Amino acid sequence: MNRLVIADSSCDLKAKDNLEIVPLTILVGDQTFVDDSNLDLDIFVNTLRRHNGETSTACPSVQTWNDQYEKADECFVVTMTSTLSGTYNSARVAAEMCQQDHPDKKIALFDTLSTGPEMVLLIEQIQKWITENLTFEQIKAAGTEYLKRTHLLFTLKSLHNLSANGRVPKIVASAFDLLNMRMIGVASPEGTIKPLFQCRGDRRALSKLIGYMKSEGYDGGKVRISHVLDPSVAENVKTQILSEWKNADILYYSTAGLCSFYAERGGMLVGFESAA
Ligand code: X90
Repeated sequence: MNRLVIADSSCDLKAKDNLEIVPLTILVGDQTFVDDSNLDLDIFVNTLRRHNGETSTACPSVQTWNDQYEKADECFVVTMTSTLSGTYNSARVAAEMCQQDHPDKKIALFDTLSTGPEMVLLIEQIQKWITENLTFEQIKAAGTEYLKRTHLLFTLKSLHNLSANGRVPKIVASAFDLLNMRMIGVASPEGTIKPLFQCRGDRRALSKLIGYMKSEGYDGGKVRISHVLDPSVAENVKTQILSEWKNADILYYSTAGLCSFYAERGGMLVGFESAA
């Protein structure tokens, strides 16, 4: 039996082993960037920086999901928040269509109500459960349970693209549109962007961030961090967490296209587990 984990490209991972990635697309003027392994992040980010006109993003088509579902008997599908993107919906429509053609195929859909590293936490768990030979039903139930104790926190230096594309209200964006300020926010339980505080300076942002993680029950669990072309901030978060929880499992890596576009230069996303 063939089992596959399938996620949209907002998780920031590349396809590997039993993980397949379905890309979103980013439109910059008349150029279309597909958020797959061929995307050159430096070129993409520089094109964005030079561009003054309109930009937008588009969720994966039903067909691209279906092409992945065709590959396996059991599919575990991890998507970004359905509240801010049509990605989950297109994955769901594809699943219904695919199951009409293949009634024996099993497809579990997880709407993470989040994105980036929080998706990664779930993806890694599913991969672990697959190696442990849990059944489809067990993985489906355990994944839903696990999402109750994963969280996403982020720091952003600009809300321009989120606001221009209607993913945060303009009024929120204008309140945070200050030079040298960072906004710290979380993925709300409803899968929207919830601003928490704004602050000046990386050091201050770091202590706010760790303080918030603790208040949400962080106690040395797994942490995954994606950053937009600024590994030093992610490294600082890692060092700070390790100074308190020396065995914490922490990894950081660069955002792919979609999250680079929305989190913008200097942005960082932190996914973490609270205590079981
Ligand atoms: O076109 C589309 O369907 C994609 C729309 C995506 C919109 C949101 C992307 C957010 C990326 C920004 C900070 C973290 C947000 C937390 C979400 C709950 C990253």
